[in-house]
Amino acid sequence: MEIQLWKELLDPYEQAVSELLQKFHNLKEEHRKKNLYSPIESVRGRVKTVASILEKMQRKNIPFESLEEALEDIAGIRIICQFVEDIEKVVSLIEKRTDMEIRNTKDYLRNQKDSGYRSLHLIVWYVVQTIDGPKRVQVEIQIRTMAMNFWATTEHSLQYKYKGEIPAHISQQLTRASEAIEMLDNEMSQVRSEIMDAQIDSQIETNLVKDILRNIENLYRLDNKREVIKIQNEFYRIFSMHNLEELERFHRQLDIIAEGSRAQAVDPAVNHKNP
Ligand code: 0O2
Repeated sequence: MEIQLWKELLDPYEQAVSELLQKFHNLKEEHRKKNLYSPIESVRGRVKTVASILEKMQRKNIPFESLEEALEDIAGIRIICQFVEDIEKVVSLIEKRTDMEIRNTKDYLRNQKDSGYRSLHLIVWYVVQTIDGPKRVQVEIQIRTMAMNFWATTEHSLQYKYKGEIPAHISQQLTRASEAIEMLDNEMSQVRSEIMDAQIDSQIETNLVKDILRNIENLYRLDNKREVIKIQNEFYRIFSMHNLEELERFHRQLDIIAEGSRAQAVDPAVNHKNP
């Protein structure tokens, strides 16, 4: 038997996980920059440890030669959503992409596992570019809510502690906890639109404040400093009103002032043309 080169085998999977983490992070950022609600709350990723791969190979009787075909989760990405409804939205985002191809879907939301495990798994093909050329690898993308993730993480630790033989009374508690998680997710769905609106407003406010402060700083460099301090004080007054419309109005006005100030800095004659 030849020596098994684990590092060589796992390197493309490390690359896939690192690239996909960045790509899903970018998707979240794109929503934020456009003041849109992001169905992605957070993303994590990992490459399965050699110990875990060996355990699965032995349990499922998988020979080394067919390891990459048979083990779909050597590379794993976990996308955490706030609400159950977001899971389908994440699937749609993935379906639209040309850099991942969905090979298989395991719907443990509709078909919950006996353990009480709930999650949606997509097995996707993803191509990494290596010095030997492109290599297509499988990646398992687990999509679940924060509540489902809380349950799965806890249960996973217990599986590890009891080596897969969780005592019956703990199993029953886990089943009840899983039912409670499902109810919690359903309850949260009822207030989803309220929470989404609140988060979008908070995002809009964050972006407005960032823009306003940038404009104030630029004006301070160019304009009458005393006037700019007055503008800053006005901003603090409006901010303390907690009124998004007022903040937007102030932002628009400041934009006009900043535009005029920039034009004057570039061409001092502007002031004479437009007194
Ligand atoms: P890790 O540490 O996450 O890598 P299986 O035979 O169940 O091991 P299969 O059939 O290849 O795996 O795929 P499946 O059922 O979709 O499970 C793959 C992964 O889903 C698991 O990886 C877990 O992360 C998660 N998972 C599946 N079932 C359960 C469950 O009952 N409880 C929890 N907490 N997680 C589950 P690994 O290999 O178990 O581990």
